[in-house]
Amino acid sequence: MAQRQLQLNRVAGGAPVATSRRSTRLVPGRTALRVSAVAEADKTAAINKSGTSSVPATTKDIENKLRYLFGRNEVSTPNDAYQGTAWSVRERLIDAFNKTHEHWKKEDPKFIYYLSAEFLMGRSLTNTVFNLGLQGDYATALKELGQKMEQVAEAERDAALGNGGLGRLAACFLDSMATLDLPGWGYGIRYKYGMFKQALKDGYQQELPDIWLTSGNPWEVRRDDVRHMVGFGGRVERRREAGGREVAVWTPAEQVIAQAYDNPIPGYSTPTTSNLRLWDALPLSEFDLAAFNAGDYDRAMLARERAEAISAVLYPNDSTPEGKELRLKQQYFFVCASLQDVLSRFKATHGSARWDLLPSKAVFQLNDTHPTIAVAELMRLLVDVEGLEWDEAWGITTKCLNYTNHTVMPEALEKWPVKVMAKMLPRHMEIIEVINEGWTQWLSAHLASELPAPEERAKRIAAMSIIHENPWNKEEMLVNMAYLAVVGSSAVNGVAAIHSNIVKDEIFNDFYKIFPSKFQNKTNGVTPRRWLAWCNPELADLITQQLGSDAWINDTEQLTALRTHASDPAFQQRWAAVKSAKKERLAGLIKRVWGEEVNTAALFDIQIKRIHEYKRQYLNVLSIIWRYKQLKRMSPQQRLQAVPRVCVIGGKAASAYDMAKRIIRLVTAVGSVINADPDTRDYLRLYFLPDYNVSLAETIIPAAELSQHISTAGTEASGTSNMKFALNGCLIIGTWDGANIEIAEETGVENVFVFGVRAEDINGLRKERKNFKTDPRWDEIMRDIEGGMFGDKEYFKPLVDSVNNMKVGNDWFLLANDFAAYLDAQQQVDECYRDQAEWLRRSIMYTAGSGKFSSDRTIRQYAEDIWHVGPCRPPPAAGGQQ
Ligand code: 26V
Repeated sequence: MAQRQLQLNRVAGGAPVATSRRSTRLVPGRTALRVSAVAEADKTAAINKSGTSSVPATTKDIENKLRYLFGRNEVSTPNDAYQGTAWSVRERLIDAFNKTHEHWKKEDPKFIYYLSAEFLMGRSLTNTVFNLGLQGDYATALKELGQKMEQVAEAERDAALGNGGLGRLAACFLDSMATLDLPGWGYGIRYKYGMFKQALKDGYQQELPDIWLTSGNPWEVRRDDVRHMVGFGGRVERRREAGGREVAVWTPAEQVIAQAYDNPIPGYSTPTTSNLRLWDALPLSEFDLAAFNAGDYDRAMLARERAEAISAVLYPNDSTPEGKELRLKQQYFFVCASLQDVLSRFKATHGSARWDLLPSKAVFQLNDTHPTIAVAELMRLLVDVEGLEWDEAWGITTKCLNYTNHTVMPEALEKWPVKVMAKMLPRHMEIIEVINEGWTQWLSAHLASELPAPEERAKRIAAMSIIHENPWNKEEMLVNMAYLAVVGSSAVNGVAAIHSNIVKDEIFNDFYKIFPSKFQNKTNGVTPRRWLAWCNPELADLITQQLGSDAWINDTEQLTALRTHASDPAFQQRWAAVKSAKKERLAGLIKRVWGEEVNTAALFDIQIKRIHEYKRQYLNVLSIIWRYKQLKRMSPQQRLQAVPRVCVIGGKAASAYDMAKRIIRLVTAVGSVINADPDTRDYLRLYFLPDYNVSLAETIIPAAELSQHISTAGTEASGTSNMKFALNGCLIIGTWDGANIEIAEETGVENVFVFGVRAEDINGLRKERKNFKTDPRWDEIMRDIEGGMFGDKEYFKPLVDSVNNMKVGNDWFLLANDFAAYLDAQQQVDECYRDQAEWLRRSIMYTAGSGKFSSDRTIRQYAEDIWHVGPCRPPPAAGGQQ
């Protein structure tokens, strides 16, 4: 038994730790056993309700899948085992999916549709097996086939259909919606190529295509019966109907098919399995046969290529506004298909005469401005296709739509040139013009008493108009998609308290003054399943033992009870043992990537996120350089007193973001100097881990002791990795920004290393930056980089210049202002780490304070305050699903 216990505890990764053995003694929580008492779960899974063992059947099923789908007779590699297992698990998943959807069809509840251009799902096998409660069954079956679940799981490629936080948030939300039994689907694009793979070549970032679908995708079901036509371009004509009503008739110049792929989303500890429906773009006909017969092969293939291009690649840009037409095409493509899909189901149930019921049956959440064309598309479908009057359609549209803003960067608010929109979507451009006319007229009347002077009023109206001049090019008119979203929605929300205040007081202040109740806050959250229970089963196990049940997995507020144990030396010891095991695992990864051993007794200091100037990885590197210089100056004797650190930085730079790429090169250049220096290498290392993605995060986060969230105050809308680190007992060094603030409030601000200027001071400080006297340590480091201490001095010059105060506007993200405070905070980190009891106490306090940051809480708040949707749970499946 003990041996099996040990083996099973390895399932989701990492070496087994002594603590996990105890789990057999546990009292089961209110949910079926998942993480802890794994042997117990093994037993329940292995013996099905009829009393027979299901393991032999599972083993056989895995073998059969491999045999008949792949023509392979033997499970000889983890990849074989992955394919066999995944295709076998898929069937259980589809059963749960079908049952849920039968139930939902019968009950006809109000549905949430989460429209998002990005879903960063990561791997599915572990999550599916654990969420469905099948881990015991499959782990044992794999063992019998000579495989380990952990290695098998690693054979899966990430589904990386997103850039970063926004896309991963959408994935966490799907998990929570299903877990909370909320009828809800995600809608997006099935990109053929997801987020690029990042490689390092001589320390520089290289982008390689993410070819993730080559060996098939067991987690999707192609729905050949679910297809919609999506048109582009062409012209709009007016026709008079028999009753005298004038209708607009849009004849697109180009049409493509949106082909549905369903990706079942299993909830945890519930039979509910919801759906992420992704659209693939196909040509109307396979190819132009006439052209082919005429020998014009290129032309014959053209339509195909044009169609397929729409769902070919994810735009990897979250740094420079991407005004490419293809991106607008992608946005319209998935929005048009999704809305048609929802409306056709609504019609099938409620007919075409009761559109007034639509808001009580469907609510759409716009994930940033990317799906905002939905405002015009829903109007088009209701007015042009279904024949509703404009005002009725507008009432329905604004009741159905809600918008979440995810960034404060003004340049990130999408604006499309009227010319581009009119050419690609001529009918939508007309509709937006009519919406804007109505809006500005309403505004004019509304503002009459507040701004009686016509010029003043006109100025305000111009500032709030959905269509406005391009401030950089007066010839060009733009459609402001964020304003369209605000005007077309019932609710607008930011993603952390500070960010929602910026949304209200700055970005959309004029709108807020008119519609204060429209604006809300919904602080982000992360799923505790993936981000603690499955990625760190050893810690999850320990928590379950301490709390006496695993009920915290879907009620994270229960983690608060850990506070009373934070100073208990015995508990701290076990807590530390888990962290050490996870550090060993990360050390193994560093060894595989860089070929170097690291000291696992060192403080593991991590910064992983998209590379961006506002996230200030550069500031982190500057402090590492300073640490290095300090160590160099010490005698060997003095060095013995230093707190050793292993610093890890990971993240992708948008392909066109030159400065971010230079930052990566600086990290690798500084790393190669530091890591090779015999004087200091026992005390300081710096590694850049390439190709940061969801799976890498699942390995890194449990091993982290300190994580860095050091954006310039007021620039990071929320951040979500801060929540994942905190949940895993990792201390935070951070600015008073985004969700750091709320994490500090929950954890105890005295437990967080907070430093730096405050958001409200930023504007003033930016103006004064040219007179700011930089710290002498800063000046010294700048001279070192400029002088070539890390080589490549020409390449690093723009980096040095970017934070130089000689030019107004430089050092926009105020690195120099925060530098000294940051070094002080780092000093405090060292002091705290010397006192391991205090460090461990804090570490426990972080996990204990993480209850608020479950995406279950976030989703409950959306459901109650914005969506007005309640749970609808299917009956339990025969054979054990709760
Ligand atoms: C986009 C752009 C585009 C143009 C210029 C600058 C810029 C800066 C950032 C972005 C990202 C936009 C959307 C996004 O990913 N936001 C992230 O959403 C997360 C989930 O709400 C949140 O935790 C992150 O703080 C936020 O950056």
